[in-house]
Amino acid sequence: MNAKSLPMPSIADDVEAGLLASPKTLPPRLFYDARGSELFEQITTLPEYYLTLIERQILERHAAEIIEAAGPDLRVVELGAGSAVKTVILLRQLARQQGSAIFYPVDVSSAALEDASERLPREIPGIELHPLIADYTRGLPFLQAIRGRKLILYIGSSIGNFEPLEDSAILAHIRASMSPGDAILLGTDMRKSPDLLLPAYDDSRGVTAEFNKNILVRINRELGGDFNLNYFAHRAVWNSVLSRVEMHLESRVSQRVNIRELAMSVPFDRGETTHTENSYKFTPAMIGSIASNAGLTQERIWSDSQEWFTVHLLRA
Ligand code: AVJ
Repeated sequence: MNAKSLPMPSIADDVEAGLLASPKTLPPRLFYDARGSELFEQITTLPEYYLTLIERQILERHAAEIIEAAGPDLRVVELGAGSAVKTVILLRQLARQQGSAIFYPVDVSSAALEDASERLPREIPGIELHPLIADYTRGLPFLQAIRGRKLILYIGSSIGNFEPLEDSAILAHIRASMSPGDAILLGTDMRKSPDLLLPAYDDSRGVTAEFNKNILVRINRELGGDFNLNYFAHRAVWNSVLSRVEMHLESRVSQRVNIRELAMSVPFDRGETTHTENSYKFTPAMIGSIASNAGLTQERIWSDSQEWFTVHLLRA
């Protein structure tokens, strides 16, 4: 793979700041090393994790309409592309409708981009690929250099990892590099009963638990930590006031964990939790205000019949 790469915050800074904070936190971008990206792909195939399946159905059902609505002469950019499995649906339709597919996948995980770069040319012959390893949350000035009209995919409810005000800031940063007529296709998971939400983040096979604990595995390997995975438990909690599912790692015992490369010895109380992720669940009104705060117009909405998930076309 011939990927370009932009500088990213180091795992050392993230871990040091997060474990000194009170309550302790670790940012969800740390999930996505090679193993974490693989575990996330597994999560997307779990029966409890309805998000991927339903979003794929929406994209399949409406692909022609989505490409048509986005406009002619499209270049597709994807923020947090991962291995871009669902994106194939839109890229295929694009090749069919406009004769070619030009694709710029952006992700923090080089492993996921490798996988995409290997698979996509086989699935869509003639595709033109420009992978970029980067954290897109502070904007992507390279977007301005792309010729033609851009459709920027921000799907999979990735935006749900951030606070609503951060969402507006991220979209405003992206918008600053968009030209008039460019659009964002935003996929968001909707608010629903915790009886449906919680199993999606605490599956019966324990894949999500392993995904959550992979942050500790990564600290052990990359920073010389001595986390014992048996002394931490995966927790998923529905926070109704803030409309989000939270993931935490709960210390089962009172313990100290050493992290050699940070010269840290971190105390954990029994029952103390380290907050690793928020997955916001949206209402149409939340999405409307996030978009308008970012100066984007909500042009179209596609959804499944139960309105569990929605896909929005936001125009610059
Ligand atoms: C990739 C951020 C959309 O929040 O649902 C899956 C990540 N975390 N299971 C989500 C995730 C736990 C996922 N996103």
